[in-house]
Amino acid sequence: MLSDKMVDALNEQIGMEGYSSFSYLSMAGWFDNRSLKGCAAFMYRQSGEEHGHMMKIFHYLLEMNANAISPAIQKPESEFKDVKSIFEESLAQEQRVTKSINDLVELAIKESDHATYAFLQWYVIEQREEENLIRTILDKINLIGEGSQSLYFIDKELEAINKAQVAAEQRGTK
Ligand code: OFO
Repeated sequence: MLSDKMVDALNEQIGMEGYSSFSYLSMAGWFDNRSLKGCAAFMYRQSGEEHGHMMKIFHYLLEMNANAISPAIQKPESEFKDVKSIFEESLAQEQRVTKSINDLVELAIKESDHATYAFLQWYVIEQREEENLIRTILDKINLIGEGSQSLYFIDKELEAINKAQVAAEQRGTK
């Protein structure tokens, strides 16, 4: 049985994953409006993934006979300075999520809640992978440079990264 504190903390995490999903959707829209289709496809997929992360916790709570609460989501930013600032914001969001997952793991350890501890290990790995992915994208943006000519190449790069992510998902290695 989950403690009330753990149920509240997991419900908060549902809200955080939901916010990530909507935030990435907003970023996808910004890219799509500017015909940066590779970047948009990447963010639409990320948004869908985050929705999946949210639902995984939702179902875990129900499986553990606890209340799963559909969250109120704060409206995400919809105006952005440029492509790089979007990926910087995405990295910052992932870092906030990582901290929150780590706090949940700490709570599970403190409460000797082995079921939740085991459940959260998937998120620990996912966060490591996500942060690494976004950092790699920022490195590539820095390498390519950000002039208007560069946007075409950044978009192509994102298209390739997105395709690799989709292929990994289909192989079940993501
Ligand atoms: Fe679910 O926040 Fe990252 O992946």
